[in-house]
Amino acid sequence: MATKPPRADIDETRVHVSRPKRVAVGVPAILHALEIANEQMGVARSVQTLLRVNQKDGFDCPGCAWPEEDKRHIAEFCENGAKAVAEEATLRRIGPDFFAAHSLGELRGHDDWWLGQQGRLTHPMVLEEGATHYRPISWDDALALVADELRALDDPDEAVFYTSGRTSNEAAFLYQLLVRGLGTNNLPDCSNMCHESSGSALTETIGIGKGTVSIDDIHEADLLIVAGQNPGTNHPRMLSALEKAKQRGATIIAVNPLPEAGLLRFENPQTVRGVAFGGTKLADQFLQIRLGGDQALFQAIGKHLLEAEEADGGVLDHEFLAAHTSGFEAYRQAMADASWRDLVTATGLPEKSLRRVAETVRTSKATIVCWAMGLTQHKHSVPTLRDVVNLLLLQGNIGRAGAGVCPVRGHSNVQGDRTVGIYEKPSTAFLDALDAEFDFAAPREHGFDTVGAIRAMRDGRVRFFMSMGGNFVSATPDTEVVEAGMSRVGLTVHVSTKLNRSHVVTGRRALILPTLGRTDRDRRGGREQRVTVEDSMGAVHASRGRLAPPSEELLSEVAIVARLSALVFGDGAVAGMSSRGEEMSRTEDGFAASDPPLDTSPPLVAQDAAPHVADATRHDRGYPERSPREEARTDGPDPAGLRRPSNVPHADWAALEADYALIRAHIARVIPGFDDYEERIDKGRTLHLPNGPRDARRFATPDGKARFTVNPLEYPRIPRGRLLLQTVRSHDQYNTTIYGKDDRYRGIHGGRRVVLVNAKDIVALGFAEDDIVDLVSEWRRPDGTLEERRAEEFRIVAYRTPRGNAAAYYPETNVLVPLDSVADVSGTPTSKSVVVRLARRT
Ligand SMILES: Nc1nc2c(c(=O)[nH]1)N[C@H]1C(S)=C(S)[C@@H](COP(=O)(O)OP(=O)(O)OC[C@H]3O[C@@H](n4cnc5c(=O)[nH]c(N)nc54)[C@H](O)[C@@H]3O)O[C@H]1N2
Ligand SMILES: Nc1nc2c(c(=O)[nH]1)N[C@H]1C(S)=C(S)[C@@H](COP(=O)(O)OP(=O)(O)OC[C@H]3O[C@@H](n4cnc5c(=O)[nH]c(N)nc54)[C@H](O)[C@@H]3O)O[C@H]1N2
Ligand SMILES: [Mo]
Repeated sequence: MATKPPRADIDETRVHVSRPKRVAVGVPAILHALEIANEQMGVARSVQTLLRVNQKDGFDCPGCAWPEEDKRHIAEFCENGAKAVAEEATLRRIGPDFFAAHSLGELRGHDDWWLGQQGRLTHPMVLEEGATHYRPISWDDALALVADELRALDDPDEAVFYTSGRTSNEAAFLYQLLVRGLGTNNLPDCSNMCHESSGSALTETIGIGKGTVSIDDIHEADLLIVAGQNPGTNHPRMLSALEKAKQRGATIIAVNPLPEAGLLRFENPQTVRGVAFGGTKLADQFLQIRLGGDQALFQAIGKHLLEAEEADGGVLDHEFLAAHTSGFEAYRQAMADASWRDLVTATGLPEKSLRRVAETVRTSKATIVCWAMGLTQHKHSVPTLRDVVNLLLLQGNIGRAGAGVCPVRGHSNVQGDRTVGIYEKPSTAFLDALDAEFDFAAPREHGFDTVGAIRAMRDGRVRFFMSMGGNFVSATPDTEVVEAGMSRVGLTVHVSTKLNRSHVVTGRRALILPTLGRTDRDRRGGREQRVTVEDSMGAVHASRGRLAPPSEELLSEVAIVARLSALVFGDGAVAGMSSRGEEMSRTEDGFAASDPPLDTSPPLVAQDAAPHVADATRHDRGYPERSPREEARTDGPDPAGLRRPSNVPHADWAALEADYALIRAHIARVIPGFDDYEERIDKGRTLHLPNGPRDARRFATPDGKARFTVNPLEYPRIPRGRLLLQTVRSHDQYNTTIYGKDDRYRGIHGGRRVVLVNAKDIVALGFAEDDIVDLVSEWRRPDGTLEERRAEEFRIVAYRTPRGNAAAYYPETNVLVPLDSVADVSGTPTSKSVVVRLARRT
């Protein structure tokens, strides 16, 4: 039942184009943010809320994952953070009345902008098979429905559990425990589409899948290379850090096919200088690289450094190379063999420019490379990032002040979610610790990543899909395949704050479970709870919302997962607890009162009808049915008369729901680096997770060294008459959440269905500016057959992008991204590298 993505809500006939901005942020940005905030929240709530963003006793901005500095400003937010907050803290509500008034068919006709604008979800809603409307359902019935569906699976691998990166550490940790308790590692997340390539390349080469710099390092760097990133829009607070570095004398090099405003000049609204004097010029050099040319760029710089070393010496950090790295000689040889001609072709930059940047790198005393999606969403992203590491290793730029790798993460807790176990390929060490803590045996077999999950849905192998936040249908590649696959799923369950397309393109039955966001007060167990998040630099801190939740009906993500776990696993046979019902009644916020009677929902694995869910399947795969500690315990009927569930995680779910500190205590025992978790996040304190390369030049690779790698040069070849399309974010969106129709810095106003093309290409391809065309992607399958995908009605805009390269907005262009077009090793969809032709509309 693939439906055509709607686009009636934004009137595309009114798009107009002005000159792109050369300066980012400044006063207009803040005024624009306040306008949106006032519209959604009113003036008083706006001020009250925005002043708490990223403050020590406030909430973590749900925008990006850029860290806060230790000394906070009064207003520690940016334009786009303010928009993210306004979107969540809006006073608009949609409850049962809304769903009674709008049929599914009607909702499907709206785009994500319209759906998101309707307001916060207030009630659990269910869509029965064949129904035209969602109807309200109680939490008990909703969770029982989920538990029943899980029970009915033949194999836990028929279930998929997606996570978006806003989920707190506490909720994410419980969620992965639930999933592993069920017996699967099917935990795809947004990271699979985002920084997976960074994680893959960094783990292989330096032994940790994270960046190695702190915010102080950014300030202290001598040279910052910002490649494949648009911080003016997506990480605006990073501009303040770059400005600070700049004032201390740092050089900044921007590497991007597009001249993005924020990288070129920045007006800091926090300072008089920013407001009155036209801001700071940020980038000293702007390299307008071809899409996918970055591997060549980093090889070119490496080659130049090695040549300079050969000629004059004094370039490489020999001590570091000898003590901490392996594989140098092979890399040196590979760079000696690399041809300048290829490097020039791939980058589209003359050798002179490449050598000029390389000279800047040569003379830098401490270099940081920052990157985001421009480097991670290509077929050869992992080799590209390995070559970034190679370059930094040459001069010992890892593990010292002002130097290192800085993958700038997207979602505000995407890094934390990984840290606490949201991962389809968990390490054995993590699983062993989890087993020991919860007295069960987690499955060892790897699960589906995002693309793997879609393939399984397409092939009818997924019967249950649950999503902890996010908008799977809109965010993933190959929209038509995803929509068709989703419709084959038996039950789809979305834990969400706002309505989105994933709620209207569903499985045969669907549930919407409304939840609290970052800004909402979370009272559980008679007290206010806080949660924790990890920023892009491995710093963990507490976040506490203050606003009255949009409805009394909302449960926190933690509560939803805890209740579901209790339902499917039973009480976990926690020592000293006589029965599940009794324990529940100890909590203070109605857990027991509203809970379904014990005997109607026996623990999942206690049911004879489906013992295979957690037992037989695991046993069939050769895993022990029980952990050794479990084996040692008596296995008789428990006091409540139920058979003691074997091999499910044992935890006091009700207690965890009532006190999140208990979840943190579990995390601290399972995951290294969280010792004294509770104290270290107290009152604005920050817990810095250990980072081997940064802290002690310790590399958790097989040989204990940072590894040079040899990566044959790759870059996209664009067939004649075609363009290579990158799919990007506008200034008015947060991923699939569309705030408005403008992309102010790029000078696009009033519409999103535009394709930015080099003026010469427009003519060469026989079109004119403002022509309306279809974008047709061409994908050659491994067997040689050509597949076409079409996105209709895009307006051509002449733009300063390299010849042969084009850009258009995501998610509208996800229909064009072939499911099988993924990055080698990491499996990330190649969202920045889609071959298209412009097709005249017939
Ligand atoms: N306001 C706002 N903030 C956000 C988000 C949002 O949607 N809105 N999303 C969040 C998320 S989840 C993420 S992952 C980040 C995304 O942050 P970004 O990665 O900055 O986001 P994109 O819009 O995908 O921009 C990619 C940038 O890389 C450039 N680029 C594309 N291909 C190449 C290439 O081959 N080489 C080079 N050198 N450059 C290239 C593009 O021109 C563009 O400037 O932002 C986070 N923050
Ligand atoms: N073509 C193309 N595709 C891409 C990309 C690209 O650059 N190009 N970028 C990729 C990247 S980097 C990413 S990260 C993914 C993003 O993919 P997702 O993370 O799946 O998508 P979002 O749009 O961020 O999800 C927004 C939804 O999250 C829900 N939500 C918001 N806050 C909360 C909360 O606190 N709790 C809960 N439970 N729900 C909440 C709301 O219902 C909202 O509608 O998209 C990827 N897809
Ligand atoms: Mo992302």
